[in-house]
Amino acid sequence: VKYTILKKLEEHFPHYVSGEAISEMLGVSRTAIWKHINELRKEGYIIESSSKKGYRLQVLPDVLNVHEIKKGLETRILGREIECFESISSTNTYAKEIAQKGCKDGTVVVANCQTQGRGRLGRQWNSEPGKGIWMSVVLKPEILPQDIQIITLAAAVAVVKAIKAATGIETGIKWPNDIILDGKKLCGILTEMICEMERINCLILGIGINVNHDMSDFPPDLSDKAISLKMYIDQKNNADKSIENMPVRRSEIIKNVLNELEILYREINNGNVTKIANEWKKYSVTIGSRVKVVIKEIEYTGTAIDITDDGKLVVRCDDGVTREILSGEISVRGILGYV
Ligand code: BTX
Repeated sequence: VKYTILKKLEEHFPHYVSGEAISEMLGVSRTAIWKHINELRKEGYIIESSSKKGYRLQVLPDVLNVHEIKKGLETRILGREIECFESISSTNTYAKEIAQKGCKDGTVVVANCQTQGRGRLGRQWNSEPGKGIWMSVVLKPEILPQDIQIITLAAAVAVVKAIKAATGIETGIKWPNDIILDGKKLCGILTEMICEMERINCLILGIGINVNHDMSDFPPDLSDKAISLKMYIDQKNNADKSIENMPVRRSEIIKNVLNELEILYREINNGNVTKIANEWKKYSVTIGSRVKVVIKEIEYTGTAIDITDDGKLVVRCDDGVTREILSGEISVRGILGYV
């Protein structure tokens, strides 16, 4: 009942819906409605009430819950099962636990806050409470363990498209797994797998996106490396103070990520990996750029010229040799402090 009331308020946003209309529609008393409204308020929805006009949503809020994410979700596999936590150690760690117990393909874990968010290679991922998207998707793709990189590429493409659809903001992908905005890191992707011999049993795709952070929400060591969508929107709107910035709705982006990712996931399962690589290239800020790579402790500089279908970066090095890089760190000139 609570979410049916919410749905009505959303349909009429920003106008009022009378208590009487809600009461008639749902067949519940005015007192019951009032109780549900108060519960919604506790969940973070800002609802105004007027004895004459009824109830109205003041803003379309950035509340993270299963109801918000599922609204408008067009998928058949991803996000059919969603678990949403107020706080968790790491969505990837939890997703791995439920994957081992046999959860469904496409199960999604989301949290408002992570106390031990993880990056790659044992690094930490800063997961400010209530500000970002900290989510993991359990996947069971029909690929070999050595081809796992294609999933990371697909996830990056899905995130770029999702952000564009929800906010109009264009981001770029730095090989293999960073989403970049204004030369800074907006999103990181951590792909982990549970393998059995030659076969992938399960894959955990962790996605962290900075959404409503102000600069002061990041620790000092990230202040010149990290950015959020809100920081970018605030910067753009600085010139025009008349624009009141609404929070970016995390549920909107999550839903778009799942919708986009499912399309790519189907392509992967059908063996159409070239399509993923081509999509990836469209959004790449790496290809065509000067890069620095370290291979077996030797540093090379060169120009990134392509990626292979299985996600290797092709670099024409300054010593004349063209090398394919499977994994690791690269620096791209103009991004994250590399000059
Ligand atoms: P990464 O190893 O590429 O990036 C980690 C590095 O990025 C850190 O060492 C730090 O310099 C920087 N960093 C840390 N936090 C942030 C942040 N919020 N914004 C920008 N830069 C940051 C990238 O690893 C993979 C991150 C995946 C995070 C998701 S969140 C949901 C899921 N659960 C979980 O524990 N991890 C994933």
